[in-house]
Parts: sequence; C-alpha cells; structure tokens
Amino acid sequence: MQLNDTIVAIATAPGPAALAVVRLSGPRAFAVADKMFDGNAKPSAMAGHTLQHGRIASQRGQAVDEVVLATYKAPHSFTGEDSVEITCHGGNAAAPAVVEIAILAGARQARPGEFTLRAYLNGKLDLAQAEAVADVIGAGTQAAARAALERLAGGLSQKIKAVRSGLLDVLAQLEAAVDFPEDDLPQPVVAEMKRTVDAARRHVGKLLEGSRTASILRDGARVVIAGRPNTGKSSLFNLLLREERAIVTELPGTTRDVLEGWIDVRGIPVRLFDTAGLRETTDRIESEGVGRARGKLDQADLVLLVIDGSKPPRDEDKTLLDQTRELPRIVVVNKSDLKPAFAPQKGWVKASALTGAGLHKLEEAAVAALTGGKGVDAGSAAAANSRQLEALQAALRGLEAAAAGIQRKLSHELVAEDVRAAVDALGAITGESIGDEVLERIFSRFCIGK
Ligand SMILES: Nc1nc2c(ncn2[C@@H]2O[C@H](COP(=O)(O)OP(=O)(O)O)[C@@H](O)[C@H]2O)c(=O)[nH]1
Ligand SMILES: [Mg+2]
Repeated sequence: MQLNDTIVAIATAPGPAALAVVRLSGPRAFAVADKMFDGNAKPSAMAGHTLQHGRIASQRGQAVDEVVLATYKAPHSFTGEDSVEITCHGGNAAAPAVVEIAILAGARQARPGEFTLRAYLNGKLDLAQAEAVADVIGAGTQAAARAALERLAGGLSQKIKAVRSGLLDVLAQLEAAVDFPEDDLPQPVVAEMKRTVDAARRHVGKLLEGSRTASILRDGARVVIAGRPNTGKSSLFNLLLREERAIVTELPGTTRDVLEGWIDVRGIPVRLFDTAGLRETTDRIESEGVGRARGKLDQADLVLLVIDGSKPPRDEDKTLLDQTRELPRIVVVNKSDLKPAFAPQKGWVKASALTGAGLHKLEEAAVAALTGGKGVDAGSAAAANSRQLEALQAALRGLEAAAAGIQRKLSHELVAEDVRAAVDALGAITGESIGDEVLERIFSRFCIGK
C-alpha cells in the first residue's frame, strides 16, 4: 500500500459537460499544483479550504484551460492528505490535458478507488463506509442512495463497533481466566457474559434481517413477468415501464424474446423482464422464446404470474400456478376491466394493464414481497454486500456457539475461541481485521477518481 506518492485522476464522468473535476492527493499535491497553476498566489501559499481562479499551463507556458482551484490541507481532506481539486471545463480535452500536465509535474495516475483507499488507510473512513462510497455512486434510485448514505455516515459501522466492543470485554475476561485457571470466574461475571453474548446475537440477527432489503436496494431486484400467451404480460410490462416498449397484439405468441427495462418501484430499483407466453409450441422461434422465459424464472427475485381474469382458467394456467408455487411470486389477475370469469384466490392481485387499475396494489404487493414485508426503510444502514453478509453470518455462528458453550459450562478457552471468531468477523466489516489482499479486491471495483 503505497502512500508516499501523489496521485491524480479525473473525478467526473467523461463526455460533454459544463465542468469536470481533476483531483490531486498526496504529500506533493501542492508542489505539483504550484508547477501547473498560473494565478495571483501559488496554491502552496493558499489557506486550506479556499478557492482561486487561474489558468493551468503546460511546462512551455501554454494555457490549457481556465480553472478554479480548491485547496484541502492534511488532515482536513477526503483522503486525509494534502489535496487539490481543479475544476476545469468538461468535454474530452481540458481534463485529460490537466491530468497529463500534473503527471509531467510529478504526480502519478491514480488506480481505481485509490482516493477512497487512502481515506480508509488514513482513518478517515472505515471499510464499511468506504464501500458505501461506491454504493452511493452506483445507486439506481433515491431510496438506494439514502440507504448507502446512511452506511457512509457510519450507521452500520457504529452498530457493529458497539457490539464488537462489548464482545472484546468478554474476550478479555475469558482470556484472563485462561491464564489463571485457579481463579475461576465468579457466577455473576459468567451471567453478565452470557447477557452480552445474547444481546450481540440479537443485534447481529437484526442487521441480517434488513440485509436482504439493503442488497436489493444496492443491486436491484429481478422481476419477471410470466404466464400463458395473451394474458396481457406485454401490456403490463409497458404499463410498468410507462413506455410502449413491447409489441402488444391479440395474437398469442407475439413476444418471443426476453425484453427488459429498469423501473423504480417505490424506491426499489427493479430490472423488469417481459417473456414469451409459456405454452407447448412447434414454432421453432417461439419455442426458443419459451425456453428463455423458463430460464428467467429461476433467476427471479419475484415472478409476476399473469392470468386472464376474463376467461375461465385453462389447464395451462393451473400447471403454471403449480410450477411457480415454490418461487417468490405474485399472481396478477389481469383484464379486471372485463367481466370476471372466476373469483380470485386470497392474495391474488386484480389489475387491468389496459386501464391501469390495480397498479398501486400491485406495486405495494411487490415491495412487500421483495422486502419480506418490512418495507424499503429496513435497508437503511443494514449490511448490503455479500462480503458484509458473510461476515455477519460468521459472527452469528460464533456467537451461537459461544452462547451454547457458556450454557454447557465448556472451558473458558473453547468459549473464548468462539467469541474471538465473532469479534474477527465483525472487525472484517469495518476493516479492523483485514488483509491487504481483501482490500485490493474491494477497492479495485471502484471507478478511477473515487
Ligand atoms: N380488456 C383488456 N385487454 C387487455 C388487457 N391487457 C391486455 N389486453 C389485451 O390482450 C391482448 C394480449 O395482450 P399482450 O399484452 O400482448 O399479452 P401477452 O401475450 O401476455 O404479452 C391484447 O389484445 C391486449 O390489448 C386488459 O387489462 N384488459
Ligand atoms: Mg407478450
């Protein structure tokens, strides 16, 4: 982990834009800026948190762009190091030229996520917060961004740290008892230990409960519309997408390929799929479409099984109801604008893809199904990515084993081992116990300039 050089990168997206930002960070950030900036004062002479208007010039003195330069003095910066941000014009010319000049002046091109890595290594953010930076940038909806911001503010980290600190006390007592076996722990101390371990189990269990919602907010949910031909799947797809994307006709077998689009369902980013009607067919193209539709069902976080409410259910509907029984699904009884041909079962949602009736109920049911009935807010500050989830699960296993060990009066040494496993797993989330290899894997997924 190299920290003694000075890094530079464009922090904004490429392409035509009013402005772009180039970031410099490291011990020589001001020395580099002095060489390239042409203004009233040298950047190194500016106070921290101030701005100056000026020009960036090449070594031969040729002006490249007119900019505003901002200073951040260590440790009062995002990375904790001396940092300079140069706001130049957007587009494909100015910012890359500024980076080039900075490199000629002694900076090095930053690797993906390197600014955030430095913020972590300098103690400005813990690991869960650093991961949240990438989640804020990648958020597909405002609710997803809110949940990530909560993690960035330390919502998850504080909970983890509180639990871990209680467990460290337990561990200290157990280890002291191991070293002095003749002083067996008094009963009240053991009882207190048991209470701490049980409370930790409850807290970790809570964090795991919200995590499904958190990961769906972060990664989006896959929702697949399926059903027999002509039930109105494509009409529903278009309605939810608010766009006439799929072809709708009265001919069965119109949709053959899988269509997809992103929608925001009350804050949940949803990748919605429209599929070919499921039926036996001899048409080679349609049959390929049916195969693809079935493939999509297995990967779905939620299936919307559409049946036509204006016609008596066919055998094909019954087969599909059976086949999707084990999947997370909502049965949508479509064409509610027509005379109903049967009474829907409890929990089925009546809707009309033609008039939009029942859409609210359907969205409500979808949110409930995707969040296990807890609602979108359950995702705030909960563990969101698989690394955090696995660590929480490992912590829970350790705590359960420790609780059982205390109950069964196992030796202090054995109980301590389980408590330590939980402490280490929790520490991995915030980065207190983590190797360089894992760090590299985490930060390499960031974009450059972050
Ligand atoms: N009355 C009525 N007709 C509908 C409704 N939804 C779809 N349709 C009609 O049903 C036919 C099949 O629709 P489509 O969306 O292509 O069904 P798909 O084969 O399941 O994709 C078309 O003629 C649609 O206009 C609805 O809610 N009410
Ligand atoms: Mg269709």
